[in-house]
Amino acid sequence: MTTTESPLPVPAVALRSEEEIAARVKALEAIMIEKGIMTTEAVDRLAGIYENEVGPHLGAKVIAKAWTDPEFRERLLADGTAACEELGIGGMQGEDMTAVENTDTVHNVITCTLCSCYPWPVLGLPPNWYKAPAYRSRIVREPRKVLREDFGLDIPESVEIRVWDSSAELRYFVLPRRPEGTEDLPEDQLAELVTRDSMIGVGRPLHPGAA
Ligand SMILES: [Co+2]
Repeated sequence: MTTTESPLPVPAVALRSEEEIAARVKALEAIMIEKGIMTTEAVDRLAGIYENEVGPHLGAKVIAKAWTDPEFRERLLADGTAACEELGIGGMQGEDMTAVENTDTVHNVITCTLCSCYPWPVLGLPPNWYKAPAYRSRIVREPRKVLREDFGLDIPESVEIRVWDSSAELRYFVLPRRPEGTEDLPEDQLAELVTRDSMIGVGRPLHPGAA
């Protein structure tokens, strides 16, 4: 690299279509394979991991453990990354994960206003709406309205809504409230009640019997 090169123009990332993004990913993949940085097998393996193996079912395990083990819950809230590692959950885009806890008085919701930062190890790949400019801008300005209109989630006025802006350095996920009537459920059945949306803060966990 020389210092005389003019900087590349800043692209309007937010305005790219899914097709453009897919084309650029293909181009990058081709270059990385050509340069010997990665092999096709490695790319396929990585894509497979994040499509099939890493997903919200891992986050659900973390949440269910926090619901049943108060000491784990403490550790999760103190250091999300370390607590997830106890369960063997971690990796790319999860270097610094922070769990924020819903209570009687506080409802948390996550976003990334800049792009689409998201804790992959516990939630998998972000849904398309999470990456959409509409969600990213509106959830900050009018969270109560967005939760109600876009997600059918009514948060009473008496409950404060906190919106957490994830970044490349810090990625949030929500520790939802344990559903009522689940006192007797074992951890693995509790995990089945934990939805991806409840860990983003745009939904609630399922009720027992609905899983
Ligand atoms: Co981002």
